[in-house]
Amino acid sequence: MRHALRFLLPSCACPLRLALWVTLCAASTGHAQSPINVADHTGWNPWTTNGTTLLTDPLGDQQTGQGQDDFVGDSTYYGYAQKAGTLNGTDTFMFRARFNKFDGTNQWGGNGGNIGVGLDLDGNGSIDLVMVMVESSGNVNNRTRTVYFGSPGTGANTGPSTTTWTIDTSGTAIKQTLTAYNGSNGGTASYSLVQTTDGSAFGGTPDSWLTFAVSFQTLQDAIRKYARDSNGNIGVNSIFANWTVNYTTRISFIGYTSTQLNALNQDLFGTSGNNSSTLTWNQLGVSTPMQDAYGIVPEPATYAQLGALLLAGAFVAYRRQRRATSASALRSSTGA
Ligand SMILES: [Ca+2]
Ligand SMILES: [Ca+2]
Ligand SMILES: [Ca+2]
Repeated sequence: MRHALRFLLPSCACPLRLALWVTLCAASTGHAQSPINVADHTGWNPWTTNGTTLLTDPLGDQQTGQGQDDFVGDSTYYGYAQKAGTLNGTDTFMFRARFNKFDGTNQWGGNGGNIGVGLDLDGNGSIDLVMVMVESSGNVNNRTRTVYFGSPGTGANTGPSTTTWTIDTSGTAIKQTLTAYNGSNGGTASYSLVQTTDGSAFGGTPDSWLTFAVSFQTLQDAIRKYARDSNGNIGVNSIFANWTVNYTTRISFIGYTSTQLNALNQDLFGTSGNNSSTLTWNQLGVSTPMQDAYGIVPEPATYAQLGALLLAGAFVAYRRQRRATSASALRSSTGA
């Protein structure tokens, strides 16, 4: 979009033109399909409840005693964020969560763990697909990380007490094996665990940022295979059978951590406790709005504003042209 708007680049000191350029750049921020990197500390779009209010999570509310898996976040330090772009040339989603305890770059969960997201693809409040990043257990130097997917059960899937799922880790599972960041492979790494660099220290202890990536293609394959629609169908009979994932695909998310692959038993992001609440995700205020791959909630007003600004830009250009023509005509008539 910026490329198309280059005609508005301030080549002169015209304040209006400069203001237009700045405004349009702001309006298009985050929409460039530029390279992304798990080591990026800028350009993240924090999860919100409504497009503007940050989702937050309390310290110390995870249920199994492992601070490494305890989401933290407040109005100053976002808790969960996402971005999208090209990673090693492939269109990719990246997710980042902040946790209370940093124990070194090799060890996230106490002894391995799961960070998952529930996806509501059709915006009706029910989780249609579950995606989970699994860190293997054992020696911290030999751990592997893999993104797996699973189908929700046949229940309502609209809240903690009505949502079940089964993650597919079989030999034919759709998955993405992650490459850990080692400090110098940012161009290809798809997982990182680092101490936060923005000054957060919840509970007076170092916090971590866990970042993981999944390609559009992998997510699309998973949706087509595993997502359950509102008629209860999965796969070829589902409304998601031909679903496509691109930068404008809108999805609502919930986030959680768990020591169990097929359950939510640690921290439900965005609320205190409530891992088995009978309230819905919406009632608990833990689900994001339907947002694009960048994590931005498209605002119709932005486009109306953009249209008005383009019109204003065209008017300025027209006036300048008129002034130039008049001056030229005046020079001709006076023989200048
Ligand atoms: Ca927490
Ligand atoms: Ca901390
Ligand atoms: Ca749904």
